[in-house]
Amino acid sequence: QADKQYLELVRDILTYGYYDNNRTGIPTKKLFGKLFTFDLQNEFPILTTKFVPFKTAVKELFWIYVMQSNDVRGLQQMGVTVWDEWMREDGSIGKAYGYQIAKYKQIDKLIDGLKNDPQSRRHIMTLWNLDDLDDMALQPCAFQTIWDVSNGHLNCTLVQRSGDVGLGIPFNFTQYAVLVHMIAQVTNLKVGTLNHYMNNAHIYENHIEPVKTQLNRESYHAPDLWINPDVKDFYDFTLNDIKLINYKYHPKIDMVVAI
Ligand code: UFP
Repeated sequence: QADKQYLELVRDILTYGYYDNNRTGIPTKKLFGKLFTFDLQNEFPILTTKFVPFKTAVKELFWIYVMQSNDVRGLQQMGVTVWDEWMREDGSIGKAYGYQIAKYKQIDKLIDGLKNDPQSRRHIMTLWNLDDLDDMALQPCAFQTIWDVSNGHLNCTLVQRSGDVGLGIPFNFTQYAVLVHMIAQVTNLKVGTLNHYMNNAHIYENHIEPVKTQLNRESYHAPDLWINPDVKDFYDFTLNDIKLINYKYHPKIDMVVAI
C-alpha cells in the first residue's frame, strides 16, 4: 500500500514534474497537490522498497509531541542528527516544532477534545504560527494535522506544504501514522485513515538517480506496529513502548539533504 502509492508518485514526478530552481540552489522536479491515503487498520505504512530508519522517525516524533522540545541537543542525546544543520548557537531551532506544541498545550487540547467532544470539527494541531515564523530555523514542512472521529475510529489528515519525496516524505507519513496510533490508544479509539496531503511534492535533481534504483524493487509484506497496550496517558509513552515487528526491507538508499 505505502510502496505502491509512493512509487507511483515518484514515477509521476519523474515523468510529469515541473523542473525549476528553489532557495536551496538544487533544482527539483515537482508536482502540486498530491495525496496519499493509508488505511491504518489494514496496514502500517512504511516503505519496504528501501530501509526507512523507523527508530529515528519515532524519536523525532517524541521530541516534537511528547517532549515538546525545540532543543536539538536533546535529539542528539538520542543519537538523532537530522536537525543538526539547522541548530542555532543556543542549541535550538528557534520557535519551531515542539515549541509551538508546548506553547498552546496542543496535545492536551486535542486529546481532551477527542475524548469529550468527538464530533467537533475543530480538532487541529498546527505548527504554523504567523507571529513566530521569523524566529524559526526552518519553517515547518509537515505543519498541520486535522483530526476526525467516525464510528469509533480516529482519522487524521496531515498537511505538508513542502515534501522532499526522496528523503522527507517516507519519514513523515510513517511518523504521523505512529502518532495516530498513539493518540487513538489514549482516547480509546480504533485507528482509521491517515491522509497525507503534499502541496509541493518534489524530487531534488541529485536524488533522481538514487530513487530510480527503487522503482524496480518488489515490495515486501508490510510490518506490524506494536504499541504497549498498558499505556493510557500520552505522556507515559517511552521509546520502548513502540516497536516495529517483522520489518523486511530492501537496502537503504543514500541521498544528500538539501539545506
Ligand atoms: N522537508 C520534508 N519533511 C520535513 C522537513 C523538511 O520533506 O519534515 F522538515 C523538506 C522539504 C523541503 C525542505 O525540501 O525540507 C524545506 O525547504 P523549504 O522550506 O524551502 O520548503
